[in-house]
Formats: sequence, structure tokens, C-alpha cells
Amino acid sequence: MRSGYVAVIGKANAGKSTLINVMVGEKVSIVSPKPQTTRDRILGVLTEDEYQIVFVDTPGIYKARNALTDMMMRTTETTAKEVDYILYVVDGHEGVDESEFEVMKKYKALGIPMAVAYTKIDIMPRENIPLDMAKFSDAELDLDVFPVSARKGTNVKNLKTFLAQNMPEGEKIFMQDIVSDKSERFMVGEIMREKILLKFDKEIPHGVAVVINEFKQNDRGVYEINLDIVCERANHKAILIGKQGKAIKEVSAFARQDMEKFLDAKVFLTTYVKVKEDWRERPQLLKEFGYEDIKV
Ligand SMILES: Nc1nc2c(ncn2[C@@H]2O[C@H](COP(=O)(O)OP(=O)(O)OP(=O)(O)O)[C@@H](O)[C@H]2O)c(=O)[nH]1
Ligand SMILES: [Mg+2]
Repeated sequence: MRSGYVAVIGKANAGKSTLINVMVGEKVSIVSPKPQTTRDRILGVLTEDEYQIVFVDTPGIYKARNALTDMMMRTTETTAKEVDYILYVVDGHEGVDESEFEVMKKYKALGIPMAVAYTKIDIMPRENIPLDMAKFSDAELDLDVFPVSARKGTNVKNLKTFLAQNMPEGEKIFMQDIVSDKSERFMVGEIMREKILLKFDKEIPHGVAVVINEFKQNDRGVYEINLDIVCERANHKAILIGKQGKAIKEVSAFARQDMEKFLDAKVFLTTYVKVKEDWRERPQLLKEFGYEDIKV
């Protein structure tokens, strides 16, 4: 038996969470086309007969601009130091350049074994792949690079086998049927945030926190969920609500559908939009909303 932790690291929006979901075979982490979707360290557990890989999803590397993003970057950096292996994810469709090689070098210097997943190959010209592979050779990083598509599943199996072979010998870390370390309550908040990321533009989704006030299953099996969508400004609140509540109704209906699928039960969802001025800069509020430095 082999088992270990694999930190999944890379630029924001590279495709880290999508790749983890595909490798684990279940959605453990939300995904969106906007950078900075993942805010927390999230474990996704892949268990097979001969191995268990615990993937650690991390916030994408991005220039920190406020107390929240600053904390997110600390989460990523701390995680990279604590694992058995680093899987660095590159957006193949965006291509690689010197600056990204510099980031990879920094993580490689930690002395933890590392490989690269070069993802999104389904949406790029095939002929760019060998060109980028040549760039990797020139950069002399000496890393195994796996061109993959998380969306199409291309080469994902090879990547899993490779990672499994590189895990230390050891017993399972988690029980057989566990796929994530996060609670249903946490995931429900994340589903709400994912739908907000998909629907709203610019700073609005990045300035949103979701706070679950109530999460309980009643005796008819229905989940009663009551949550706050916290934003930073009164004008953001107006946009989130929309004309006659159209926007919030739409986004809540979309979220509820996904929550029902996730919980495999009916959901009665109540949402409120609240303003907490500049919460992303206020450590006390960050803590209140569940964004805390991870303990090592
Ligand atoms: N076509 C294609 N799109 C992909 C693939 N993997 C991810 N994407 C898309 O890329 C976008 C970003 O994916 P995420 O998985 O959220 O990226 P991330 O690296 O976790 O991003 P952060 O959490 O913000 O750092 C989403 O729109 C995904 O649907 C892929 O293999 N092919
Ligand atoms: Mg992510």
C-alpha cells in the first residue's frame, strides 16, 4: 500500500480544482472561469486498492491585494512545505513563459518531489504542445510533465498512476469512503459562491463571502438552509439583488438545484444579501467568515 499528500499548486485559474475533481471522481472543490475561485485548503481523497492519494487543493498563485488574498497565498505556501509531493498545474492553453518557470523553480527549491500537469490541452492547438515541452527542456527544471485535459479526461489515468507510484509506503490516511475533509455545510456555502462567481463580473464575486446561518434536515428529509451573501458595498448589494430581486432569485435557484444534487435531498433555501464594508481587509471579519490561517 502507498499513501500520501499531493499539494496541487499553480497560477489562479490554471485548472487545479477541476483536475482534482476529475482525479477524485467527485466534485470536492468549486470551479469557475474567474481567478481566485478556491480560497481554502481543501482535501480531495482518491482511494484505490493499492494506494490512497490525498490531493490538497490550494488558492491559485495571484498577486495579493488585501488581507484575504494575502492569507490565501500564505495557505498555498504553507501547504507546499507539508506534503509528500507537489503537482504544479500549468494552463497549457495560456502557455508557459519564463515567469512561470521562475515560480516552479521556487517550489522545486523546497526539496519536495514535484511534477507538472500541463492541462486544458483540449482547447489548444496540438502543435503548441511540443513547443512548450521544448521550453521546459530549455528551462532545465528536470521535471516530469504530463499534458492532460481534465475536461476530456485525457491522460489523467497516467498521471494518477505516476503519482501513486511516487507516494511513500504506508497505510490509508482516510477511511475508504471519505472523499473530502470538508463538511456538507461548508460545501453548500461554496456552491452558493460558485454560482455567484459564474453570474457576476468584476470585483463583485471576489468581494463576496457566504455565511451559513442555518443548516438542518427536518423530519420530512428537507434541508432547511439559511445563508447570508456578504458583499463589500451598498452598490454591490443592489447588483447582487437586481431589479425586483431578479438576480438573487436566479442565482439562488441555480444554487439550490446544485445543493439538492449534492445533498441528494430537497432543499429549502433562504438567502439574504448583507453589506460589511471592506470585509476583505478586516481580520476579525475574515475569521468570522471562516477564513483563518491554517495551523501547522
Ligand atoms: N477546456 C478546459 N477547461 C478547463 C480544464 N480544466 C479547467 N478548465 C476551466 O478552467 C477554469 C478554471 O478552472 P479551476 O479548476 O477553477 O481553476 P483553479 O486553478 O482551481 O483556479 P483558482 O481556484 O481560482 O486558483 C474553469 O472555467 C474550468 O472549467 C480543461 O482541462 N479543459
Ligand atoms: Mg481552484
